[in-house]
Amino acid sequence: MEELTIDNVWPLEGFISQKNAKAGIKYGFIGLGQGGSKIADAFAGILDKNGNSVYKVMIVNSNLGDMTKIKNVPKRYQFPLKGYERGVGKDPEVGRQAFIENGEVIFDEIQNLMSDSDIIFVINSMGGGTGTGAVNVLVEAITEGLHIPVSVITTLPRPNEVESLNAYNAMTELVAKLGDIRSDDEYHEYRMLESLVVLDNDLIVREHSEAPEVPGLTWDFYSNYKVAAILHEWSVLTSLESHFTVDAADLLNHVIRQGALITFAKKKINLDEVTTKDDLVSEIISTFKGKNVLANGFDYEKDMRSMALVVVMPKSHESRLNQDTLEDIRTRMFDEYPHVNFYPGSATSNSKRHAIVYTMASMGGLPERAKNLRKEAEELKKMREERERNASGFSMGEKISTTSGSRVRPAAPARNPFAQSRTESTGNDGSLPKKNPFAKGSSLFKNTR
Ligand SMILES: Nc1nc2c(ncn2[C@@H]2O[C@H](COP(=O)(O)OP(=O)(O)OP(=O)(O)O)[C@@H](O)[C@H]2O)c(=O)[nH]1
Ligand SMILES: [Mg+2]
Repeated sequence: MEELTIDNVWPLEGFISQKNAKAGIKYGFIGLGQGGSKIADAFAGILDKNGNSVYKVMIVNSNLGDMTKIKNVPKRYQFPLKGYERGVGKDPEVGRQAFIENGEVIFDEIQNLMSDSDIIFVINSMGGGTGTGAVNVLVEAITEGLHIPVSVITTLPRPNEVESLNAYNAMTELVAKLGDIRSDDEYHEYRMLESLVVLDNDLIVREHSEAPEVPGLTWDFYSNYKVAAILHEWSVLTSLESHFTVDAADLLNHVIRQGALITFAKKKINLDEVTTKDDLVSEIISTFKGKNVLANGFDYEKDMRSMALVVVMPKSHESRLNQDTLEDIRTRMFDEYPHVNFYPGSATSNSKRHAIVYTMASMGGLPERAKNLRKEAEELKKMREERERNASGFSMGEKISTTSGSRVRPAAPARNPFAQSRTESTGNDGSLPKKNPFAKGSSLFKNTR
């Protein structure tokens, strides 16, 4: 079977193209700013067997130049922020204003394109002006105006005074929406923001430079394909036939729409190496504790609320994951995390040797990097102020007075070197005469010796 990829670069797992496999969740994606648009473009690069985009995707950006690198989002779904074509200079207030001024047309297009979505992901990169300024406005607009559940995929910048501060301020506003439950005129409750997926660019850059997962990719594309692939693989997992399923409704209601942060983990287990039932259960359970490549430093004990776990077993080994094994997994999870709502499931694939374990957890707390963002922004500011105070500066001391009269420049009549009535030779083309200030006869640096 032909291997499916995103952009012929990022391989998707084989079960994606299995018979009857399809996207079980209707996601919509809206990318804001340059980073947000590039991530959205990775989602738009996920194609079905006929070569059409599986998901509905649009992008919004101030800088049209940044849009020329977009490969997959159709032109008609690329929206410029009119009046702000030259960018917003990393100022989120200007970004917010730019979005508000252009919001009417964009909102209508979202309504036309995405009304039947199960959930809309608003995507941005924190740090700049456009995406950082627009994200909170758009989340509110969709939740209040379209009544479609909204989640956000965002990235945290590498530590940088301006970007860390911008990110902190926008994150504060965004995170508050996770706990903001309102009710409409008919007393139906809804949440301003259903969930948040955080990519820590600092972690991603470091891990990518140590051991690139896919050769020939820069860290930004690596991170974008990574998050696109994992969300798509989950969407397909919910559609696969099996005896124990985590279906789309389970995943949406119990993990994705919990007003929490979502974390992902994925692990391959070589079944030739893991032979006993106990070892297999241990390997499966430990998946989420391993490193999460998008962000790290979660407090599972304190913060985990619910978790979906799906094991994709090769057909030839299917019997190794039966109802008993699944109950063992349940029991072990309960012993360790009694307060966590746990949704285990399985599916089968045509793989020969490897089981793949996927976990998606909803967390009532942020990854470490986000928790420390305020401190980081403050420290970066302090460091700059300290450096400015201690900088060697431009003072070279007072001028030293000279006594020799012969070196004093004689008083000369004031003249404008740009005036048209100059005596120096004039250019034939009527342009201002060119003159070398060091030439003999020049009055600018007259050698008085
Ligand atoms: N993970 C990831 N981060 C990115 C990507 N592109 C840019 N970023 C990061 O996103 C942050 C914000 O930059 P942009 O997305 O260019 O900002 P913007 O929203 O366009 O805002 P302005 O350019 O100020 O108008 C920076 O820290 C970038 O390093 C990407 O493709 N993936
Ligand atoms: Mg930009």
